[in-house]
Amino acid sequence: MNPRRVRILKSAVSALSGPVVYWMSRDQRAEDNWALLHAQQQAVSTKQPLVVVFCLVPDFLQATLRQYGFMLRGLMETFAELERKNIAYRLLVGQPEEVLPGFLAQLQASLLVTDFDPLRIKRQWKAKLLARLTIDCHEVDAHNIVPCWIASPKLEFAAYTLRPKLKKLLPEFLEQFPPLERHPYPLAQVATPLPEVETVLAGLNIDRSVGEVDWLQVGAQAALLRLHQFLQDGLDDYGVNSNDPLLDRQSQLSPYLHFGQLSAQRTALEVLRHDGPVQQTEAFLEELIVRRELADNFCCYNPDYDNPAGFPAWAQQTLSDHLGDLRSYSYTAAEFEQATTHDPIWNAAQRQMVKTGKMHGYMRMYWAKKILEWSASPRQAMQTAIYLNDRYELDGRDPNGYAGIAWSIGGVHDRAWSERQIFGKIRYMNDKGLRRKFTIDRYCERFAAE
Ligand code: FAD
Ligand code: FO1
Repeated sequence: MNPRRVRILKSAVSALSGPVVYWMSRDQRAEDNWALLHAQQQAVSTKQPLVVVFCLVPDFLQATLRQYGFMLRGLMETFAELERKNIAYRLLVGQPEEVLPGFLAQLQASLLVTDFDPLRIKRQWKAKLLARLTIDCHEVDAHNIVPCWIASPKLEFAAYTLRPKLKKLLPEFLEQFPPLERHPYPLAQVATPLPEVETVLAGLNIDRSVGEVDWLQVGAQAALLRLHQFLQDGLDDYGVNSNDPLLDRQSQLSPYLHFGQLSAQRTALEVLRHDGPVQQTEAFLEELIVRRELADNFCCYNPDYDNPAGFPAWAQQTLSDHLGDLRSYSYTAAEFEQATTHDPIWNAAQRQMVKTGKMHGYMRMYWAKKILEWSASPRQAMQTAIYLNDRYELDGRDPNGYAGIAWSIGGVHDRAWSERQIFGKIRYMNDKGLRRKFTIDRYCERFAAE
């Protein structure tokens, strides 16, 4: 495995000999997982058992039953797969820095492997844990094809500045995965029975007012099935019809990618193996690789990825120049949430997100830009957009979301456009564009108020 995917976070003095532990968080799958493969390599070379641990917290960035259900059902499938490979698993409930040190000590673990995640909450978890850790700790980017810190050591301005750097590195990193081997060294302790999802959910103090969705199957197997369905019947008109909110021709892979039930690298390898039409393949890989890894770059190197201080200077300037402009409409977060604005198109997009947990990608741009136009300030608009996005989207609480909202409201990864009221030089979108391109009234009918 390419050693450049691994970063040493801590090399302690005591070279203990004991099990290797992979603290699974972002990449919740058994196959195609570089962090797990690295952990197994370390465990085999020291003839030690391999243990996967997941720390379940009840207050992860306003997540609701919708997201916890999707995540936990997928995680149980992964645990069952690990058991089949003679790899022990543990589900701990509580803050990682509180529950992990005791767990590692009780196991007499020799090494902790963790997966990479640029979000602030994950950095905080890791900083607190590392302060208490007395063993080695390695971090592996199992989410990006090109590890985030290899792709670029700094904040990138836009897709066009990151794209050539990725293109140069893809031949080295867009490689086949080795299979996860059956682990030769079993853990002495008795295996814990597979946790029952309903019991775990019932014991969690989470917001249950946003229910689970039933239109897509959960888990790594379902994710691969969905990928192959998309290759058969969706890739050929990707980038053409996939923008049409009525046709719903996107891949629908984002919930699986967000929870790490599917690897983006596996997705890219299968897309290339499928050998479909060039233009559509390129359009899809541009989103899957460049835009997605650009979002991780944004969250990794911009500490203000979720507030207006993270906007480029030109955007902050132009938005403050227009802070006093008259807002012909101004809604509170609650009015937005209830989809009671004057705009039937915006309301339909909001209802699609509330109902299905996945707003169409094209509509997300319009949806966020109108929140900017109809909020008292860009700061309030950003708060409303992040709140609603992370509360209702299955793929929410993701670098793609923070980057997507910052692009829409604050010109991140975009350029200045002709100046106008409220937006200043931030790219404007209105319903005329939607009406010209799509039969948008049908979209409004489909997601009309029930
Ligand atoms: P497809 O079009 O099939 O794309 C395949 C994959 O490519 C996606 O799963 C995603 O990993 C990647 N991708 C596609 N578009 C983008 C993009 N613009 N930026 C980064 N990666 C992209 N994406 C999320 O994963 N979570 C979010 O919370 C989220 N919030 C967004 C909010 C706004 C305001 C905007 C403008 C975009 C947001 N996006 C978010 C990005 C994009 O809309 C979704 O990734 C996409 O709609 C997911 O559906 P799909 O997998 O069917 O997409
Ligand atoms: N990661 C964890 O390690 N523990 C959790 O309890 C947890 C809950 C959770 C809920 C909703 C959600 O969207 C993500 C959640 N994640 C959790 C993190 C997730 O796996 C991803 O790592 C990040 O959200 C994306 O960077």
